[in-house]
Amino acid sequence: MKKRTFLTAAALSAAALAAAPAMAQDNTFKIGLILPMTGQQATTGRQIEAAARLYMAQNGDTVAGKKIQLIVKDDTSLPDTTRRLAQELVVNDKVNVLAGFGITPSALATAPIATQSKTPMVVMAAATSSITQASPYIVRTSFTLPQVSVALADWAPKNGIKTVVTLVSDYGPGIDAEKFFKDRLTFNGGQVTDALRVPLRNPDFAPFLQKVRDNKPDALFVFVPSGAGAAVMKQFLERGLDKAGIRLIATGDVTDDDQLNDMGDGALGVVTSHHYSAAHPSAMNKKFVEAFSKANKGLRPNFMAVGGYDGMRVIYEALKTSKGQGGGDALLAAMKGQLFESPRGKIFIDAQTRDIVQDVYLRKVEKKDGQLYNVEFDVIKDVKDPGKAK
Ligand code: VNL
Repeated sequence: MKKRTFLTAAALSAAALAAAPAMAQDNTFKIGLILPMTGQQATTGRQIEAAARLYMAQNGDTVAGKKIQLIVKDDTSLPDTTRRLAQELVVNDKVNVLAGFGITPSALATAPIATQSKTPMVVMAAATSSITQASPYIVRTSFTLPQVSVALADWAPKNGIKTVVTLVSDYGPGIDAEKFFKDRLTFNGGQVTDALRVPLRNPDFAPFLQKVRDNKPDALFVFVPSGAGAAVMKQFLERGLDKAGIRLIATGDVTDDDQLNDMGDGALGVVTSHHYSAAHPSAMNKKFVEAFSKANKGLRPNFMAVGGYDGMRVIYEALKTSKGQGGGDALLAAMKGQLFESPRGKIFIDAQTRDIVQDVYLRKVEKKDGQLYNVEFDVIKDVKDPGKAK
């Protein structure tokens, strides 16, 4: 018997992946959007899908003579499922672009599929620094945790915060946030007195917050992924950490616009750093928030929605520039270097790193028209991912 008969399933699927793009030939342009639509990260999927649909409604569904088809798949944020769905989308549906990716493990699980099939992969949510290095076909429109954490570590010591306990979700983005916050705070003369990590799945914050209370730092710095912020806020207040004189500071994932308005007045005054606030005072953002809310029963867009909206812009413009010719490589080339105004402000896809360069804002939770918002009070312009500088 010949050796080829013993091709493993993996080798077979690699062959199928490599052959897939050559066969994609008709007048539709397919975007495979893989998101957590159910489970713990469902709000991320809901926000990104809504934003992608809004972009299409506003910009039409025909680009460079091709009909855009959005294929949404629910990976329930399980990376094995993400990988299987990506494989099916590339081999069976012959998608031209893979997009979405709610959490880091899902993005990392898909990276080899993007590479083997030469399919551009637009990461709209996941935010661990190293993701863009996992495949030369990855382009990111979300943010990175180092990018936003450093700004807060510069702000804190100038505002009476010298000792900090960090509390992060125990996986890629949390570890990035912990490291980059700590290094910069230490550089600035502050001190991280304890570094706590909570599990990503079904976290119980109570025992960790008790430790923070006993430690009595000037502030608690938190990163948890979108969707988990309200639980942290509730426990922080219930355990009386605010009354014990401990300030809460965080990345904007915690005061997430998807949940913020339901967190109650206990959230007032919390300072965070991030790249998007629904209260960002630009004409473009006002229009975006209004249109998004109108199309989604009053839902407020969060930073995930903006990552999805801008990701669609990157795909549409790349298709226009490459005129639908030249496959994944031409599309990827036309994604690199895009510079445009987003609802968050001006953004840039760095051609070298394929990562996003953007302004980072310091914000404080305030009440405006009876609703809670992250109100921007300072900005650091054109921030590259500090995670790439090493
Ligand atoms: C990630 C980072 C996910 C930040 C998030 O929410 C987030 C990630 C779902 O890289 O997994 O807010």
